[in-house]
Amino acid sequence: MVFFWKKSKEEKLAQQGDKNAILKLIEQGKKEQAIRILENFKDNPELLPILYKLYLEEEKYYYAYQLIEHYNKDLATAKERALIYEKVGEKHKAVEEYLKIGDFDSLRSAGSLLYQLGEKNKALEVLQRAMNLAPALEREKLQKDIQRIKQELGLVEVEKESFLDKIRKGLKKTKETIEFGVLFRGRKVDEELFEEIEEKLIRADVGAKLAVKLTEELRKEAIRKNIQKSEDLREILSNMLLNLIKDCEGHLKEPTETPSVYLFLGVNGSGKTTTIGKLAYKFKSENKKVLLCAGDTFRAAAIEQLEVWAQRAGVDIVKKHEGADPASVVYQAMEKALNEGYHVVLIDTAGRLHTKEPLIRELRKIKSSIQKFTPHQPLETLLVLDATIGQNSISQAKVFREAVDVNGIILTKLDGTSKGGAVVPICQELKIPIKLIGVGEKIDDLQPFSSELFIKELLS
Ligand SMILES: Nc1nc2c(ncn2[C@@H]2O[C@H](COP(=O)(O)OP(=O)(O)OP(=O)(O)O)[C@@H](O)[C@H]2O)c(=O)[nH]1
Ligand SMILES: [Mg+2]
Repeated sequence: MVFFWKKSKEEKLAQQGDKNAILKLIEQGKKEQAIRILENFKDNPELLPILYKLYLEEEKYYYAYQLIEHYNKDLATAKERALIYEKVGEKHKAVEEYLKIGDFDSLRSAGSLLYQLGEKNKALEVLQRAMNLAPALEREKLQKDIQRIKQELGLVEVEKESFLDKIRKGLKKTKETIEFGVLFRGRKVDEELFEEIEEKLIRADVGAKLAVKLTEELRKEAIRKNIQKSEDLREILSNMLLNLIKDCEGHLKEPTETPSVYLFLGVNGSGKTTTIGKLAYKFKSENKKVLLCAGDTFRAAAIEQLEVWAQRAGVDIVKKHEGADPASVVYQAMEKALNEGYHVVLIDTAGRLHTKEPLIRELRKIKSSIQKFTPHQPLETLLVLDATIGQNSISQAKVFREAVDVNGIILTKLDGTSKGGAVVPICQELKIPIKLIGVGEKIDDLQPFSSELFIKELLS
């Protein structure tokens, strides 16, 4: 009985703002109750610090933030202030506090906040200062962060695969399946060998007719030159193949006029959007101002996918909602490009082949949207073909060619197919220069097409 009387008396005192009584409540673990009482005495300079400490202990950062912002900044130590600002999302203020403290942990926190804020140069500078104070155990991780930011800022070269490595990667599957290399190593030149060569050419998707013709010519040459070793056949075949494709080696035109427009065509899934992303990155690394245009309005996902690439490459994008008229998106992009001085405009389109006539109409309309602004553009109309379907891409290509003039082919996914030999019939039938090849899904997996290296690698 006495106990209860005593308790309520103490609580009463606490309610009236008696410091000792409040501290007792806290001691007894009744922190929530103490907080409720203290909130009525925020103007009391003796009680305010107690409330502040309780907020901090209970991780009520937003309330603690209110106190230091509106009552007394000095309630908090610099470290606490930084933590509170960080917790409530006042990142700039947190950085300021961390920098004032200046020890290793604080500098590292400031660096990481600056990075989150997109201020990479400043983040780098602060993290380098942190490095000078870093304990041995922390150095390795911090060094990695610093290196990453340097790479993102283009201050160090990311180790790049060489041009040849890329072609090698692109032809890896074809080579693994065909293994031309084995044929041309120490084999006797006989009918069996020719049959194998023919069969391998067919498997590489050079096409049956062409494979038979090539092997026939090879036989004749072997007799004419009295060739005994299979090694010597390699060069002959190599020259024959090179003759068939060397006129198809094209080079992507560099942007000249501002803006220079690159229009991308191709069936669903051929790799248009991915290729646009890779090219945007290439142009951006050459300090060009790049604009993407989401002219594939057929699916919402297509627009989102292009947006992701825009972010990755760090370039701008013009888009409208799903189902919008593609030509109107192009119109808007062209207007923006002209007004704001974009060097390069890369236009994505939808490629639904089953609706041939509408597709053709749509592409022509897009082209006329471009030409309303710049009559002799697009600089490049590029047909994106999927190498994994090999020769089947030829008939697709013909439909697009019917719609608009195509002046270059980009052959994607060479890395994912054993049909690398299809380059030969594609070139023979379409007579459109191959300007680039896609050899993977990474942002830098796009390469110029070199006919000589291609054949050399194919037969090696
Ligand atoms: N391995 C490999 N995959 C690629 C390459 N280029 C594109 N891809 C992949 O192919 C798939 C289709 O590529 P997209 O860029 O979406 O093709 P798209 O032509 O825009 O397709 P739609 O938007 O559906 O018309 C994606 O999964 C890409 O990652 C390449 O060079 N190599
Ligand atoms: Mg796409």
